[in-house]
Amino acid sequence: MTPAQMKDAILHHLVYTLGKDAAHAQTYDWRMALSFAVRDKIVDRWFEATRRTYAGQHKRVYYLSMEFLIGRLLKDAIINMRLEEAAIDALQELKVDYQAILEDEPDAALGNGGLGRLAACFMESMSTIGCPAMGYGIRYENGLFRQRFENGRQVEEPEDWLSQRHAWEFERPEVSIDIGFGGHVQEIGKRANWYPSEMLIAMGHDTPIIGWRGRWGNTLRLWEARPMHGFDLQRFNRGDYAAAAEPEALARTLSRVLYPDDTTEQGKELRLKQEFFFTSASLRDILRRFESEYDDLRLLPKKAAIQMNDTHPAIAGPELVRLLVDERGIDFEEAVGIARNTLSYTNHTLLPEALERWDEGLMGRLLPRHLQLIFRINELHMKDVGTRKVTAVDDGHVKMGELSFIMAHRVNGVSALHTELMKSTVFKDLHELHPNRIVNETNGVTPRRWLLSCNPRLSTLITDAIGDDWVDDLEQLEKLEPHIDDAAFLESYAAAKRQNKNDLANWIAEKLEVGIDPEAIFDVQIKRIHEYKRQHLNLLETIAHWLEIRDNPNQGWVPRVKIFGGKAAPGYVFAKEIVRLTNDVAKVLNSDPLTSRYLKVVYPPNYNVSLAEKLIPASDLSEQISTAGKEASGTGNMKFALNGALTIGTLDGANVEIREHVKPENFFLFGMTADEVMERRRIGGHAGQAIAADPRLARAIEAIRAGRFSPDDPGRYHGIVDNLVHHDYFVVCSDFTDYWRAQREVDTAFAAPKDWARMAAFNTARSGWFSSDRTIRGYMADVWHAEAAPTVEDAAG
Ligand code: 26W
Repeated sequence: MTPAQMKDAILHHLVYTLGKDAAHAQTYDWRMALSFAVRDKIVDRWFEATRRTYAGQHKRVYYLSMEFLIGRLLKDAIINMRLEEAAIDALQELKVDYQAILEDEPDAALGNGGLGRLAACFMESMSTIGCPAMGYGIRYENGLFRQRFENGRQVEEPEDWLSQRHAWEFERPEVSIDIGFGGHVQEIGKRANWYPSEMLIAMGHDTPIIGWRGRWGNTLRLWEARPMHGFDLQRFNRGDYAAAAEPEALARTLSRVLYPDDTTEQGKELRLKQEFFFTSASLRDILRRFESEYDDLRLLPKKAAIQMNDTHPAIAGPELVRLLVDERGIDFEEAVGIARNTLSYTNHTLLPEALERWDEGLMGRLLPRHLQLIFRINELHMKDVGTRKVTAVDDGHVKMGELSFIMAHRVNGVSALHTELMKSTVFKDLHELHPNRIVNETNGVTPRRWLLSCNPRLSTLITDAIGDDWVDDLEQLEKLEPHIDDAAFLESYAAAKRQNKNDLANWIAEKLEVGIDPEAIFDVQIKRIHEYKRQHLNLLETIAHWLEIRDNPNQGWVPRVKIFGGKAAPGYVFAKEIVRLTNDVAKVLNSDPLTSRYLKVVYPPNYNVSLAEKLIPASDLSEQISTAGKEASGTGNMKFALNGALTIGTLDGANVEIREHVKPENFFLFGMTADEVMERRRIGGHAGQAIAADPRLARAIEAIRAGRFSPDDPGRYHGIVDNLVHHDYFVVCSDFTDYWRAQREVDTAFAAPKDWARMAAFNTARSGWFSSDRTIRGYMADVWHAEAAPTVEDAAG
């Protein structure tokens, strides 16, 4: 597409789709016009991919996830369709600021964190590979809340991303599926009829997910909840306006908002209704499509692979059995076999509080037939394995992890360490009963968004050195290794990072009115706030460092900027305290004339996908400091390494594999291993011992306890201090001394810019394995047994 053609397409949509003439167009109008111009180029390829899937009778992958943390879509579409040049030139001619248009798009924040973002990376990689697939989820009217700070405290505001027109979705009124809840069951012989007492409609909205070079396009189908019966005119005419609107309001609550918890299951009825709503609609849609092509349901496992993204869609097991037995007359045991060979389950966390267990009473009331089937599935499994020691129903709760395991032919963890811990802890008994069911698929990230798009300076440097095949064959980055010995290359590498840091410093100055020095180490910890991720360990080191600088201000300290980003779940009090303390520490340190040129703290609010795309390319140090054994994988760690930030981290999750790939000498390791942590916890008073042994730690804790960062409310952080001194379940104190040691090694290393640049470039060169393309190919081979389809020729851009 030439710039001229792009310009015409933009102007066409501005006038005929937006109904605006150029003279009166706002940024929003230009963004929409450009979006539609790009979308037009995508739709043809999307349709062609669908046509080929049907024609080739290819097996389809169905990715069921309560979350898709997509972020912005316009730039992703432009980059994958190779239209950036045409877009920039066309807009230049139209005197419209390209960056302003890109920044105007709201993030589709339909997820909490790692799990949701992984789903989005997977969708893009499946399209890039040409794997016929569909993503299924919920079209939340409100995504993850917007975070703003009020006197340092987190305040949540609704994220109504759909208040503006969404250019990247197509409404599908013809894809409307009735969903029931409650009511009663009437058993007839081998099957049953379920008579729900409450009904509503799931209506589909399709978003095309285009891959690199536009070679393939898959669909993300998000369900919106709509009332069976709209507005109640009788009631309205009787003047009972609120009641008239009630059915509508009630139905819409199901897709109104995303639950903002990412580690604690609340056991709320609405959450279970959301899980069943999207899972049932998706399975019905999948069976409708299957039956439009094939008439033997025993073929289902050959033509469909359904992935359950954690236990949130775990009701898929009983629901698929119900659809096969009650609606299609298949024998129960055969139905369980067909379902198991079609379903697979990914576990993303070992945290006990995150493992879903639904109250039997609630399940029985909401989904009476499913509870019956869960009992039968559980009984059948116990009969098959000849023991009753493992059960999916226990002390009045349905355990969704066990149910997912029993109903899946493959179960996977998301990093090598995590998968081993699944086998030795939460799924120990089931692993012994089914030794070949658990496989590992270490996570990955898409290099299109997380390198090519967010870091054009480094991408251009790489492409100039080794060509651009790396974009969809990321392990080609290894070809950079010889270049790392070339001083000129290394200089350009360091210069790219430096310019990214300058840009970020300007943005932080403008948005937060804090001046930071691009010469300093940009030390970044961005992720959800959680005790196991140990943002408070980072804070303790920051405070100890500050106190040390105050002691000897002229000791030639290596300047450092601590950058934090992350949301706390609204109900998670401890996490909200950490947010507040971080802001209070920032206030004191940044205004300390003695130390602020050596140490600053910044905490931009509302961390999301777009902010990550801004921060990661400008980072020198990646904080991956979770308690070993707690972070299933991490994916931010991969994005940082790819963009040349060195990791300071524990042997946890995928840090272990990152360190193996980038080599131990290019990684700042510290802390106890998962086994050592379990050991340490057995020692009573382990925190007190650590504090007694390290005066720096003691002093930092004392500073917090004494109200040094809350002079107007000295007791403000007694909760955090008490927890640290008397509980410290996440062994923050016991890992502190080694963390301090590692941080000082970082200072020393950073003071040698050439060596640092070498280590950074080596991280980039050796991070290719962490592409989500490699991960998806693993799922296709080990879990889905699916092949890529012949893709469409490249988009010529
Ligand atoms: C029921 C509430 C709830 C909601 C979400 C519990 C648990 C979750 C997710 C599983 C939490 C999550 O996002 N886990 C993260 O998944 C990433 C992708 O695999 C991993 O890289 C992270 O280590 C893991 O914490």
